[in-house]
Amino acid sequence: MITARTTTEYDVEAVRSDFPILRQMHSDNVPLVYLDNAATSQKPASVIEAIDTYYREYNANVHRGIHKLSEQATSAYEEARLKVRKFINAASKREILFTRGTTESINLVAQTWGRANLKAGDVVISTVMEHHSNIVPWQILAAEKGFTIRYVPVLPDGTLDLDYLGEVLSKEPVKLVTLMHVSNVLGTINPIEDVIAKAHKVGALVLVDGAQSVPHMTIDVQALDVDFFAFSGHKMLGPTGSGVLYGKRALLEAMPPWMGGGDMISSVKLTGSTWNDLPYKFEAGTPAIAEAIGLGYAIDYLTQIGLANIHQHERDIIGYALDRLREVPGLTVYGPTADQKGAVAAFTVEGIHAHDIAQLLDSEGIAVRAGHHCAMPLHEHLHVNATARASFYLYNTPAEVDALITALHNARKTFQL
Ligand code: C6P
Repeated sequence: MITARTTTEYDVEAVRSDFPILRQMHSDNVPLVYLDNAATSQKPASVIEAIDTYYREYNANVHRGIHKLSEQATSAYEEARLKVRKFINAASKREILFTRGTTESINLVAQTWGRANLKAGDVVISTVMEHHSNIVPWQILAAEKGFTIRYVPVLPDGTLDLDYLGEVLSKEPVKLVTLMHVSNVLGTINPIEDVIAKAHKVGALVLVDGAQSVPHMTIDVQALDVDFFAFSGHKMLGPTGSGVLYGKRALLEAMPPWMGGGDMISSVKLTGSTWNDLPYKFEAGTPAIAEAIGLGYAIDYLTQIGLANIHQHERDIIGYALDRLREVPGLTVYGPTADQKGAVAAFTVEGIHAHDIAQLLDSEGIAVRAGHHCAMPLHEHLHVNATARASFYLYNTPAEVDALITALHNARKTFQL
């Protein structure tokens, strides 16, 4: 059940008032209930205003001009990098690369570190629960380089088969373990500390896809000793087109650049070029300036509310949601129990296709996602084509969970179940 903490110490109504979109009504007397936060989060006014201010007051390119506007833009852009560094406790701002999101961050590692270091005979370990963005880049590279990808299976309780992982690590020449921190479907919180320690013992590097963890829990990349950590700004109250790749400095220094162009060079001659220092070596072309600045403001907002408070609020909400979802006849929730799960509930209802569920919920103002959530191998493992998914964040309330449950009962009635 929901604890007192949610209603007293954590002022969810005050949080909600910071998000203009949440004031929207779906129709007369029917409020918008936004439960698609794993796809993208809503944005607080402070982030929207920061982007607006950049374009209204100091729009200019960064690292190029010596005029006042360019200096202002450069300083705001680099300030955002410092905020990211502090947020995940990286040792240096040189380890923070701005990208367009998790997908680009993972592709960057595959196309630079992977292209330079992986060859036929090597093994990369991924998992069956990965988002396509942590499967396909490795498959593309494996087709060219000839290395093998092993996928850690998912156990019936929705957790990873760590015995399998241990076995492959001990018997095969593993160069990289690449896995998600929190599943966008099952909600499973993977024991990445344990995985990193085991991988490092055999000399393998670890890339963590933090798309669904960074928005929701405190991350300390130095304490984790993780080699690469990828995440997206738009799932953590920031703008779309903002993202980060953290990499240990020595690794990034040794990696060749990926995209070539402006800002990533030190000198260019027709006979060849040399590269700029970190992090610019990996930021070719005009970056997403407004987006990075917006991400910095999102980090300010999350920090002000407190990741620990947000995490606890979400634990309360998902616990309550899982209790209440059990009341709906024929409903199956996939993934582990609330104590091992992020604020994500993917489910099916016997007799109703997931897309129909999403459509019926939408008709009552409740936004959820339906489909394979870019995790087709996981859905194949679950033996379902599609699931409906409710995903929660810092502004969701128990009353919104109640609205979801009522709408699910109504959906069953519509289908005469
Ligand atoms: N998942 C979802 O609805 P991008 O698109 O690059 O910002 O993030 C990709 C990504 C990578 N890893 C995980 C675990 C993710 O959840 C996502 C994005 C969204 O589940 C959109 S498919």
